[in-house]
Amino acid sequence: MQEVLRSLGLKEINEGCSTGQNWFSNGEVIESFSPVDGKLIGKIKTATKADYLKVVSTASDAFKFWREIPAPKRGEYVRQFGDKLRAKKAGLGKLVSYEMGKSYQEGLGEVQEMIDICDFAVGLSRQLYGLQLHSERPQHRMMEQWHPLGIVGIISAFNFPVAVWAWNSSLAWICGDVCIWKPSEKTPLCSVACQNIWNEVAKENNLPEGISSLVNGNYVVGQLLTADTHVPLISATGSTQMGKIVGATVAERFGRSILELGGNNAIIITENADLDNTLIGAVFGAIGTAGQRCTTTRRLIIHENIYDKAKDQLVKAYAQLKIGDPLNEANHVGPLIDKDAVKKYLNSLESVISEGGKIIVPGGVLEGKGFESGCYVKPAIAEAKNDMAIVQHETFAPILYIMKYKTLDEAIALQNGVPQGLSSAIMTLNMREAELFLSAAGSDCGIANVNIGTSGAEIGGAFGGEKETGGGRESGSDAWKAYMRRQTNTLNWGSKASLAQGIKFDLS
Ligand code: UN1
Repeated sequence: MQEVLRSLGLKEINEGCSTGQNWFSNGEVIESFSPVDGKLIGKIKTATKADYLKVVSTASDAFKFWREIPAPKRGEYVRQFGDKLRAKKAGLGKLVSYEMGKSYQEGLGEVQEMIDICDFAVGLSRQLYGLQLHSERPQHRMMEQWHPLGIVGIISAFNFPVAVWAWNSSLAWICGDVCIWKPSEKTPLCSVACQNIWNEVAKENNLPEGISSLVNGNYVVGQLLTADTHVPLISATGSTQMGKIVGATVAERFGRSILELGGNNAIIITENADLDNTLIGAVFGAIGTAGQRCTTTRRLIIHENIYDKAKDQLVKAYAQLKIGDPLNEANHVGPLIDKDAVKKYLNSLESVISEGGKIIVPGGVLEGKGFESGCYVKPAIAEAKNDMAIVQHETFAPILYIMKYKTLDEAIALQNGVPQGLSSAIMTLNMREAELFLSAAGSDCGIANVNIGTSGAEIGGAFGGEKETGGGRESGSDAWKAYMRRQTNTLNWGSKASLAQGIKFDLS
């Protein structure tokens, strides 16, 4: 791992703030321990308020430069950034896996998402289309154009320590915005590694400081960013609890926010499902990233006629799961992020029982050789009712709730009957069932899939969800519009001044 850390420019003690080539930080030091083996990976100095103010003023200056660069040229820098990610994919994927605890395959997948969104952004840099409209007045022309917003504040969570930043930053860059990234305190080294990669691009192209900045620290730094009127857009990923505070703070100052918060995702398994296919999507959805994705499958809503068979297959599949070092590719499930997360997992299992749920695959914390970090837990399955308080709540751990249904309308009502609205899926080979699920009377989520699990969304689509998930959209499709401001222009090229709505106004 030492070799990997060195190749990504990480040291024993790292500065936590950067505007480019400049690194500084005068706040307290935080330590990053790996949930894989409990060892200290490195230390990071955090930002003080003065450090933060320095970052914002550098970013404000950089914006004046960056907004003048033609968008396709900005795309060219993003292309170079993507190429560097390709070259460093294995190392960065390994660091993601070691610092966050997800499997190496998933760590690589995360870096692949960064590469993909860079490619997407490069193409988009030539497609920031506005509209040409017909004016109601003669010899007038109307159009809409899109301008950059300014500084985009990106607050990211530990579970996707690099990809979610890239979804936001690569789009923001080509749109002409500059970024300030406040990463999770639980995965700070990943952020330093990413900033180092951007800094190489900036140095090689003689770009000024401040196009991409990093501020490490706790929620206090997050509050500085969200309350700052110099930052017109905040894109925040994390818990619903955090999003409520961020959303209110940003709205109070008339800023914009993209909120990507909790999920409580379900798969409906109908009588007409291909069960083998279903199993892969459901099990990966439930235990991938040890249940710590906002898109994790938390509920299975199964038709009563196939309930026992599907339950049986699930229990068998769970018995085969290998838990252990995520860098060992033979393992399916790695650790939770920290002991706090383990506590929450155990409390949730207790609540399942006290609220009347029935555990069918028991959980528990693993101990002994290989599990010294104390963060490894067994994925659990419980039969539960949808309206139980614990089922309505997102526990960031591998606990799967299963329940029965009779009619598809009832299943859809169960699927929608939670406060969150991120991802959803139906497993069926019946076209009418699939189309009903995708219709306006179907899933109320931002993502609705057929014969695919709830997690593992591709970057080409807009990513985000409704209700307590926050309503924001990131990544593909036309999500870029949130990173720009729209301007409507009306231009008179004739020799007469004429007013709209036929108003007569004569000065002679
Ligand atoms: C998240 O969990 O915050 O769909 C993001 C997925 C990933 C992104 C998840 N592409 O699972």
